[in-house]
Amino acid sequence: MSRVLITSAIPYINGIKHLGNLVGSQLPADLYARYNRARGNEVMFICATDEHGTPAELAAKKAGKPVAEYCAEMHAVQAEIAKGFRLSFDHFGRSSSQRNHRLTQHFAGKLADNGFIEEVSEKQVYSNADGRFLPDRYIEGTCPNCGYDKARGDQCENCTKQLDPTDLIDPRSAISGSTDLEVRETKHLYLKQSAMKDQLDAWIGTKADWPVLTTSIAKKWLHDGDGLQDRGITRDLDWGIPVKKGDQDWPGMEGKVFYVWFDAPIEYIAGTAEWADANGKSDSDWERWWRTDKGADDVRYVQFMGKDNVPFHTLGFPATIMGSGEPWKLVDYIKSFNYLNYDGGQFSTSQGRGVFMDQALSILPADYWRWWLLSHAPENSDAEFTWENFQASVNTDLANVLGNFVSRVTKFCASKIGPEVPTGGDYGDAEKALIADLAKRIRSYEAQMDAMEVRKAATELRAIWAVGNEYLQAAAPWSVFKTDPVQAGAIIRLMLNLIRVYAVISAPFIPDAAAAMLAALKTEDDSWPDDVEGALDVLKPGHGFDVPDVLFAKISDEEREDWQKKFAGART
Ligand code: B3M
Ligand code: ZN
Repeated sequence: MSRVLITSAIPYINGIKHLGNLVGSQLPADLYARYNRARGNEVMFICATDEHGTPAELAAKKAGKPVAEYCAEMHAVQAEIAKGFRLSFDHFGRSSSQRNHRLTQHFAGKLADNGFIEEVSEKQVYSNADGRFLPDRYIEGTCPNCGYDKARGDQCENCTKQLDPTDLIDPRSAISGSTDLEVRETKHLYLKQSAMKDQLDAWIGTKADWPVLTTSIAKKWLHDGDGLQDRGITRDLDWGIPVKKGDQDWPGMEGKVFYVWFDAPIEYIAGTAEWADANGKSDSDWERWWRTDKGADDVRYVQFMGKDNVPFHTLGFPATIMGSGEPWKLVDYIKSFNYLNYDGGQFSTSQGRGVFMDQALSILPADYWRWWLLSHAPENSDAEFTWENFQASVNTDLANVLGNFVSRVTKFCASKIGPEVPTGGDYGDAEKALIADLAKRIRSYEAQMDAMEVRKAATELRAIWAVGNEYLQAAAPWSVFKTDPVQAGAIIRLMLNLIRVYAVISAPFIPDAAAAMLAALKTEDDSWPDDVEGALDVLKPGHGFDVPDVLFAKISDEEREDWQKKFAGART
């Protein structure tokens, strides 16, 4: 048994996430967490809401609510939707927690002690119309790198370049739209990432097994242009973690807060501490996941995120950890994703374009979405959601192949032989060949899952379902039954056991259907088929079962067209 720490990028609090966000971090992280638990590993799976910074303040303002109240409400909403998608977090924390306040201030103090923080008097954009400084997303303009005209002050959504508000061409206030801006002096803390460049470079250099998407982005930031820049880690905002040096005040930093991207990754650690607090555990229970001096040496730490979050996780957060000089766990593997597009354009939170998580669950159960999203995960390139493709995948893979298999086997047995696993008969060459083929394919499925090759794993799983279907079609127990009912029973016994194996190995993708399959088989034995032949002999002759309700309903053309229309406009 090994120990696996899994974190998903923590979604911003500013509204319900769309399916593109889901497939880029939380959902594949959940797949991996469920798979590792099923394999008997000890898993700690942490996510949270990212509650600070301009996104939170702007969204609260739009909702007409005090920001603390807005965040508390939206956290509850996001937690509920995560449950709806069956995201199996051990804890879904909040970056605004007291744990995160203390840890963030602790890290800043250590970084300062070790000489990695610089106090800089800098010029910031001040809006005369709004009467305030305009950090990050409070300012919009044209990206100096790619020319995109809606770039934000912290990052260009189009080309992913990290920006400073003063970099923008034709800047305007995101609050009022005013262009009556001026540059004023204010003091801020900078994290001296440049001083850690060699250390970061050497560390990234050891990660030859990481996805190219991850390392290429990291290397670009290390080597392109001026190389790794020092990064401002404080802001002139009201909402956030007050700037302190450990538990001491920081002279000159009164009224300022840490930058959201400084405290957000620290929430991975704080979220694990929140898990301990929420479950009556002690500090050592969470520290054994994070402190290499307290048992985290043997932990494998995997992070999941969209490509726009990679620079902060390959450079910013590791710089925080390395610079602390303390034995905190560094990430072992970063699985990153490209973008999922929606029907010929981009999913967009700000423009309300696409299908959002709550809307998705209002039309179909989680498994339908989980299967499509994971089997089309944007791994090697951007992917595209279309309603036609969604309908085809659901109808073919889930309804025709898996659902139909389960229903044919259980219905035939219940009506012709009886509602119990049949007795007698022997397995011949065809059955032995099937078992051998399944064993080979299940090993290959495990290899893809271990490697976090999400699409390839889905392809292998689909093939495993198809192999059972093809065998059933060829073996035709309904014909055999007419001349040799005992032999037909042997075929069905194997197939009922195969349904259990399907349930176990499919559960990471489609947990509800898997649970319904096990319930129909009246078994709680969800042990992984390490020995496939043995696993196909778990349900013994005489073991009772039920015919389950239809596992997956087909999507009709009318439904598809309906949804296509319904989701064509912007969400209001
Ligand atoms: N909240 C960005 C995002 O949701 C940001 C991720 C933080 S991970 C520490 O895409
Ligand atoms: Zn750009």
